[in-house]
Amino acid sequence: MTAINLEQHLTDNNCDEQLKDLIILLSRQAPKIKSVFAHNQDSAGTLNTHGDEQAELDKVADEIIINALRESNHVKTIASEEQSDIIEIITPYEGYGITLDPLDGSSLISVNLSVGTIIGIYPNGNILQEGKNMVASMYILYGPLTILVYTIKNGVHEFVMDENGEFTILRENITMPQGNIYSSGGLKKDHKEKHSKFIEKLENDGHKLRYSGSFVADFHQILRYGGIFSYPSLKNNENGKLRLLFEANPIGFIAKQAGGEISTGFKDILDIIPKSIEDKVPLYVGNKNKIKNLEEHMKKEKIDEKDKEIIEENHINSTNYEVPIYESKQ
Ligand code: P6P
Repeated sequence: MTAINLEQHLTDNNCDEQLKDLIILLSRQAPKIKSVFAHNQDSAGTLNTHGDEQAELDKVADEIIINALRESNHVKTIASEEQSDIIEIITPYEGYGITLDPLDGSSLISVNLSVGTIIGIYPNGNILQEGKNMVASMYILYGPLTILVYTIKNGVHEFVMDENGEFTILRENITMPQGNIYSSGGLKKDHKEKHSKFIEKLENDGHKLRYSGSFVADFHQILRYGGIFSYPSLKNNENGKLRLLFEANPIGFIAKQAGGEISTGFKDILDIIPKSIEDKVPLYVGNKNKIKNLEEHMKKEKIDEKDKEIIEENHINSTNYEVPIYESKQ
């Protein structure tokens, strides 16, 4: 029996025709992006709006996907990590809003590690709304295999690309097991005491560190094997490093559809109303029980010295004090 391809799977799951066309169109950019890996390995010598150095590949992948979306007639707005402003497209009808990280972890290509494309799809062309309002989310992971993971709120499904650029089913209805791996981003010296103590607990409970520097690759391991990924609030960077729109929301949407959770350490990230496309957020994503344990830990653990100053200065009720995201303490 021939393996079901992505288009058939979307049809079998009663996916809206426009949305199906859009997901298929996005999947067709994967072989084009993969084909340029070998010859675009240098830095572009420019910075993106987040101040990150752009690899040539970031710009090439960005251009490939945005050009395809412009021709699709299904897209009203595009926010890309590699673009400074939201791209507005005149469409004959409403059209979707797209958030795009064209090549997350691109600096790893020159050392042949896995990198990914992360895409969030919003209704009514509005990408500045809570992540929980997405209609679909997907990522493409360029590793030993090129795989595509998607959800249209019908569970989480994984496909593998063949030599013709066709995606066929690999795993259906993926659920996140308990697992015993963890990832922890940022420098240890910049970790706040609460986070360090949480990591210590994980290690004492037998969790093994798995961290590649590519969020998509590290998350995919958590999706399949369980565990928890973190890029926390740091002493020198209140909101951590990862972007709310381009990384946290689309990955968190998939995590939840697989029975997992995503949290700032205090609240569900998919409930956050973005203030701008630049927003960053402290991030923990993984197995539901581990996220629950984390949030209990963060609420009861004694507060960091710096937080204590803030509480005293502002007479905040310390029992439910939450690290303010979007407001730097500096
Ligand atoms: P660090 C890649 O630049 C990225 O945005 C994520 O893919 C990854 O999880 C993180 O940053 C790695 O950051 O500080 O370990 O280099």
